[in-house]
Amino acid sequence: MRTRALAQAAVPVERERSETSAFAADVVAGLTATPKRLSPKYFYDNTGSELFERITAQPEYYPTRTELSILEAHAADIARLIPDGAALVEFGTGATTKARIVLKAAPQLFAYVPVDISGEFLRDQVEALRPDFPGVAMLPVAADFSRPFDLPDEVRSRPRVGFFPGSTIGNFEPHEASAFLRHASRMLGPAAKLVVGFDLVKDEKILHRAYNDKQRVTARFNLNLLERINRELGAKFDLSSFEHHAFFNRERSRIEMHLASLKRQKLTVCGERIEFRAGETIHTESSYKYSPESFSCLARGAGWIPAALWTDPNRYFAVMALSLDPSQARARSEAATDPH
Ligand code: AVJ
Repeated sequence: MRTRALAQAAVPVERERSETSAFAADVVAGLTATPKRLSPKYFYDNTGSELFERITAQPEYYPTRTELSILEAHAADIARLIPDGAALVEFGTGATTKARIVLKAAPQLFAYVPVDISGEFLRDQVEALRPDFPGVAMLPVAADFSRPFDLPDEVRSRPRVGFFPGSTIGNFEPHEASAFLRHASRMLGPAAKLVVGFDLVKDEKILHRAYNDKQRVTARFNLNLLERINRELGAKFDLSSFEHHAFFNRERSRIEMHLASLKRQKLTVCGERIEFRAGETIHTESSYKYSPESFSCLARGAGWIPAALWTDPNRYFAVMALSLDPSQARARSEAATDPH
């Protein structure tokens, strides 16, 4: 174990260097594009991961709390989908609060494989988890899960169950979400299951409030992206000349977050000249809202079969179990006749 940990310690340095240049390349490409855009995956440096955790504690931000209540209520149902000796592969982990619920309910698990782009945050989370689940192999992978990555050798011969909570899938454009679901099925193998959380379409006012909290934590989370570019790429964004915008785009069924320039301005980022018109925005995030039907369609299109659907009494959020094997998708009709 110890030798292995040491052997792995050499890897992150190389990885971090290549992640930094990927970040620089994406930032330059996004800021020179029309309209300007940045990928939401870059929100999650250490500060951003912490700010996101604070968002989840805001009274207006219902998704995390609601999903946790769904997972608590249906932990036993989820555990039943997990074969003996399986590995639970979590995509885009962040905090491990949700995984804890599954780990507790499914002692038959052999390993937990959290995959996250924020390596440092991930290491801290796993260290905190280890003593509580001594029987489960903890195999964190620091990687960008939206691109193909290697699973640890230890789980190659194991049945694998994917876990993708948090409506992170809502950050993808629908065609990217479909590509992700296909890539997940290849990675998880022929008998795989995938448990995925997504946010539901609802009253626009509730959606609007969730992304415009009174404490302005979401605004700081959004602006941290510019701070990160300043910190890591030596740019000189003046944060007081940008404003957080978040609104529901009904036609596309998504919350959009933008950073709007309050004035005309120019600056240099990685040697590239970037100009802003007054009012011009950088599109920093889309958060798609689905219905159970629209999400089922997306999943089927990517080769998965909806096997179960769980929601909260308000129908704010949904957790769906997907299966690749038609004979195991017995709960198909259950999904259509959800008791809520
Ligand atoms: C982590 C993608 C689920 O879309 O609600 C929260 C991120 N952005 N507030 C979301 C987020 C602004 C969040 N996800």
